[in-house]
Amino acid sequence: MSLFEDYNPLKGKMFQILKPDGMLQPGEKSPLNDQETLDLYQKMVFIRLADQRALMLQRQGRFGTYAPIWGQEACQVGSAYALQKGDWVFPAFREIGATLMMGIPLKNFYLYWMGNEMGSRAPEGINVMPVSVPVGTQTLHAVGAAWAAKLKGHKVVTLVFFGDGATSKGDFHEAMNFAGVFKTPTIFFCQNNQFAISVPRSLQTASKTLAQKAIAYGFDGIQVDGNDLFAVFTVTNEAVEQARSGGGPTLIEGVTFRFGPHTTADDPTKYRTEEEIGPWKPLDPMVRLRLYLKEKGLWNEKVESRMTEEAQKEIDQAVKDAEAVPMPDVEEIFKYVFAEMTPPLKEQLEYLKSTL
Ligand SMILES: Cc1ncc(C[n+]2csc(CCOP(=O)(O)OP(=O)(O)O)c2C)c(N)n1
Repeated sequence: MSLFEDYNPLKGKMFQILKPDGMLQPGEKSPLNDQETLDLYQKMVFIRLADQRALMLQRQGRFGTYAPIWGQEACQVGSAYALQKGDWVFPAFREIGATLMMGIPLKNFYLYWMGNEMGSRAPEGINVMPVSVPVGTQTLHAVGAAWAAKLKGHKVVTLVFFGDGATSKGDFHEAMNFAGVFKTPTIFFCQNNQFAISVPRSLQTASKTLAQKAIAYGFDGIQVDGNDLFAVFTVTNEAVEQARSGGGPTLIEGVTFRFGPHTTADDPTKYRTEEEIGPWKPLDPMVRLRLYLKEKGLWNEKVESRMTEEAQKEIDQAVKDAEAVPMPDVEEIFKYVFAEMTPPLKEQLEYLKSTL
């Protein structure tokens, strides 16, 4: 029986390999060798620190706003690792992990949140689309790109990230429907982090799982422990292989938790209690991976310090490099909407200039 049959969402089972205590589920083995596991753990250390720095920079007024990943590292690192050269990532707005995994320089990522659109320009050969702030619209882009690739005969897959809240958007359902009909090579990765700003998962949908929404559209869906790097990699890898070989799309629901605020613009203590957060703390994706590596003799405090030190140095440099890039002129906000600025845009530009 295939993984997707075995874990059909209607069976109510969530796929997990690495338990929170760092041990493997009976009968399961790690899909990654020791070196790969250590390398991906190091990536997660880097991403968590780069994320914390972003939050600090926003608090210091050096970023406009920021949507932290904190807690969702395994979802993004595990899934992006399953891609190959030529594949594409379509992020929402919380995807520092997937973005860096694909090779976007941290400097570029920081530049975007500093308000410089140049940060959205991916270097040649790095297939990451710009941040999508409108919730869920990127699902359509990912399906369109996958369909184009299919028509051209390119063996490319697209991986699109979105949250539990996005599954209530029409865009998501249109994208899922189209992907199912045209069997596009698209992986829909829903990071169910339990909240859409202040709206809890229980009020988002009456469906038992988000993964089961795939059934209505005629393709595979699977619920996976989103805090388990091994399980996330395994299901994404399977979905990628299926998509690449013409088997069509998959919906993956990564069950995870957002430890931080939605963005720097909200205060989560207003809508969730310590009692709600408590049970998630021991499920932190990095804690279990550390326990696993420690058991194998691959992790100790010294290893952690070395990784942290190396990461902080690289992050310091990225901040310096991003802040050294001159800010574009305000005119650029209006200049490129159309080939020529329309009268209302000219008026808006003049108004903005008069307020500065
Ligand atoms: C079309 C649209 N409607 C509303 C918003 C405001 N908004 C920004 S994020 C968000 C919630 C998104 O929740 P979810 O999809 O679960 O993703 P998460 O933030 O949890 O990663 C909302 C309503 C928006 N950006 N775009």
